[in-house]
Amino acid sequence: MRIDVVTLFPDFVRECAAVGVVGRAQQRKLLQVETWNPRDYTTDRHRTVDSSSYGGGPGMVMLIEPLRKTLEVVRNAAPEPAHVIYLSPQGARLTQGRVEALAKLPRIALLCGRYEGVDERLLAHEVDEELSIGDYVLSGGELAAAVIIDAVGRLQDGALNDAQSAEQDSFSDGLLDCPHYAKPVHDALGSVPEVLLSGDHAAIARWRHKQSLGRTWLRRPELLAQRALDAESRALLDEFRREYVTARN
Ligand code: 4FN
Repeated sequence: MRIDVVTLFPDFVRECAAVGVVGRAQQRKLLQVETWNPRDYTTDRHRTVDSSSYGGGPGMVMLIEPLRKTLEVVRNAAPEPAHVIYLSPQGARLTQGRVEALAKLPRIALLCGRYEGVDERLLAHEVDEELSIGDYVLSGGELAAAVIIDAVGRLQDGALNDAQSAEQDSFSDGLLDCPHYAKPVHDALGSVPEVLLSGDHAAIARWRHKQSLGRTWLRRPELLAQRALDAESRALLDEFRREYVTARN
């Protein structure tokens, strides 16, 4: 897969994409990340990419022309059509479901805003989709682009090792993770739950699934509401709830 990023801070985005699983995916040619700076597609002496906002007010707006030229060069840089995404607080929330859909595309382009954002006319004509990583104020879209590159890059075939792929399968059922423990068995901070030392793989799987359901119910109930639980999961969650209520009294 190829990801083109249009940004005034290409070094930052490239460095984010160079580490860990995603950096390795690039080395293995499973993922290609290219950056494009709109400042390089200006024609004036000052390399102007922004201007004050019609209607007044303090903020600056990213100009149409440098972005149009940049996107034209981006589109022509490879034969596959690019699905162009503007990272913005006005976008639909990024979810693992949307990440999985993006990961199947041959090519996406990510447009990062700065200042007050991009002239609306450029968005209307050049952008296919607007996505947001969450509800907080950022100073630019670059971190959102880095989030998409990470989430999508790690899903490319061959990017994860076997252990990570197995873990990936358990995330993708939409539940929170169960608690994890390593050595020592006994510590001043507490002991490892008995079942994890039992060697009973079925009992361990059952305990982990129950913890995942229980923590999701406690901490992110809206995630549970979004999915239908099978009979076994419902039984495990009921068990968790009963134990939870008992432990409180
Ligand atoms: N942010 C809010 C309301 C109004 C403005 C902002 C804001 C960077 C160019 C956009 C922010 C958050 C998630 C991109 C935020 C994201 C951005 C994102 C982002 C500079 C203009 C701006 C109500 C959400 C708090 C600045 C809410 N996901 N404006 O942050 O690009 O992708």
